[in-house]
Amino acid sequence: MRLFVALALPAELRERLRLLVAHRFAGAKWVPPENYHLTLRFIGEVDNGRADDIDASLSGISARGFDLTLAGVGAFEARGRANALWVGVEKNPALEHLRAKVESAVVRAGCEPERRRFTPHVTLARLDNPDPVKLGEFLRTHGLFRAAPVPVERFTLFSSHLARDQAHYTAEADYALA
Ligand code: 3AM
Repeated sequence: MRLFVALALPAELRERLRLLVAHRFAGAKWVPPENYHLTLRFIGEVDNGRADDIDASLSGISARGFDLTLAGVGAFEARGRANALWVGVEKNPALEHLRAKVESAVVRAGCEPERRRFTPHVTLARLDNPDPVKLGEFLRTHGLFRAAPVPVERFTLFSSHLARDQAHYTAEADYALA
């Protein structure tokens, strides 16, 4: 199975993000609101034995709950091309702390360490050659976006399946924060 660890977002916050992207532009594959999430760790393909080890390791995490505030928008670029549009996260040491604990837990379960630095975000769209003017407008218009803080009380191990051309995510296990 193909796994990742993420924060699921409450319905009100997903609705808020859906409204944020009400004016869509071409050259973007918009993530359906039910799929919005904040990835803590992409794991990838693992067999069932490894998945059980990851689950056991994540179950051992003890960390505090916290408030999460989504704010700002941006685009990731690779080789000079914007490839993802996202909403950012206000600086949050508790989130960083949880991310670090998740990272050690999955490494303890036998996964390769993540080499890239953590840039917390919620992906709104995958970009494929969008009109740079439209993208620039979107980023300028929503630069000051800030959602109401939401309490984070758990994190989730998701599996991901590709159904037609859209990812389908299933919550395999939830882990409570203190
Ligand atoms: O949270 P976002 O949407 O930014 O792009 C995938 C998604 O990121 C990413 O994992 C998240 C949950 O699917 N992802 C998919 N394949 C990946 C890979 N090979 C990957 N991240 C890193 N390496």
